[in-house]
Amino acid sequence: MLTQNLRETLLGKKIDNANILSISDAKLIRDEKLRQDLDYKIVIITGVTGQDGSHMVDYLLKHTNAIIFGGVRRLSVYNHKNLAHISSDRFFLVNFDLTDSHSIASVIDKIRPDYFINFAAQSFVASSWDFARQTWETNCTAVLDILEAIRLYRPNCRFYNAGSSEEFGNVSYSPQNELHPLKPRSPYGASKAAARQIVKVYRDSYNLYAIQSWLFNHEGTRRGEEFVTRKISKGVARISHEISQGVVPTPIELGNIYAKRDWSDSEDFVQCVWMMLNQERYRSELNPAQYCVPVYSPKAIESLKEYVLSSNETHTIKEFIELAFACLSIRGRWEGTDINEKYIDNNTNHVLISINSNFYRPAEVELLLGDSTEFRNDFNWTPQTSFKELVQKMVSHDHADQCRNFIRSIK
Ligand code: NAP
Ligand code: G4F
Repeated sequence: MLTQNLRETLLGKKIDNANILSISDAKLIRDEKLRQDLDYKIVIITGVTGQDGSHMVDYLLKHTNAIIFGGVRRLSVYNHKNLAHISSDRFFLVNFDLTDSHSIASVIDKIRPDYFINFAAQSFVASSWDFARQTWETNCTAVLDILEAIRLYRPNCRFYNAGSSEEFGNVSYSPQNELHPLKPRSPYGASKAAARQIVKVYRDSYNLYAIQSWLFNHEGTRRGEEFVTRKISKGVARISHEISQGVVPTPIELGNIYAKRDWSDSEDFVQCVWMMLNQERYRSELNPAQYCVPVYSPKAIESLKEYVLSSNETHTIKEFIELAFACLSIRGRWEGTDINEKYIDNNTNHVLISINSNFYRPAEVELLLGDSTEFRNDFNWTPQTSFKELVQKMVSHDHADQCRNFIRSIK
């Protein structure tokens, strides 16, 4: 823990989650001597209001002594729900917008981070057709801006960009590993594939510790509500409540329920991201001395690897639905085909799921199945949460939330 005195010397005034640390207040953290003496690392994490960014903050606060700056953009409505539980004098918010190259350069210049973890993105594939340019600028152009600022102001900063299994798109073979070709099917997938290329170009050209993994789908209780798993877990909680109150439930409307995804727990993956950013601590063939330097050598950088992270299982949306309802003891049967297919409650005969073609996409990734053997072997890692446990965790959380809201509403 930083003492009050030290923190004030080092970081300027204390802020809380409602306030943003001004860059001028952070100027003292540029004192390299003090930083070395104290032996702490400074980490910038973008996307901290989202799922992965907020879990990454939790992970680093728990497992390291790092000082963390969470990048947040200004929105008209306060959206820091995923950060509300954090109370630490090692966590600060800083104004940061990926679509503003000045903001990116200014933050990196002033804070001079040791690590930059970029979880911010326009991450919703379905919207990427509606906002193709914004998706491109947020997910790809901004990555170039970050790399350029790191090159100029902090070349030994380690950079991680969250790549995606969507880059594999229309897959050529299963399971997909690091050698699978990039065949994106959406503006989102294309933006991540392009970001991957520029990360590699900067890594090779300037010897930056800059990497991008392929993350297969990962979920949890902080997952955005428009993604299919959370839409289902929240819908199941609502329907269970409606049935218990004797109300005819409104079905959950979905699109392609035959798509297959490889789902993991976000909390498992943030640990892996930190491991990838510190490869020399885990991969015995690397020489740690080569990574404790102000400037990395070509040899050190060439030895870095980029990895697939996945559960190595695939399930249809239908399987997720069946399991989610079963968690609350609701069993159903499928009837009808195509747009008329429905999931019917065996007990009440109410329709639980129906299809709405508005949720079909212009181009679909039908199957994702990862092969994360390389990462598992190199880092001696296995995931903590199974598919079944993940579904249970999400449904239990949303069910408890539903019950709490109901109790509040009748008080
Ligand atoms: P998420 O919950 O949607 O979070 C996205 C974050 O990005 C939010 O904090 C959002 O801030 C921020 N953001 C968006 N536009 C921004 C901008 N212009 N400037 C600054 N911040 C901006 O996403 P996630 O599921 O945590 O995913 C994290 C990363 O992993 C993303 O890059 C995603 O593409 C990638 N990924 C995710 C998965 C997955 O299954 N979850 C799989 C593969 C790759 P606001 O709250 O202000 O909107
Ligand atoms: O939950 P989804 O929206 O996730 P998607 O498209 O797989 O993308 C997620 O995973 C990617 C990694 O592969 C990330 F890069 C990306 O940032 C994001 O986190 O949709 C999953 C599947 C799709 O096949 C979709 O067509 O579910 C299908 N689906 C069916 N009905 C639906 C719905 N998806 C959504 N969001 N809403 C539906 O009503």
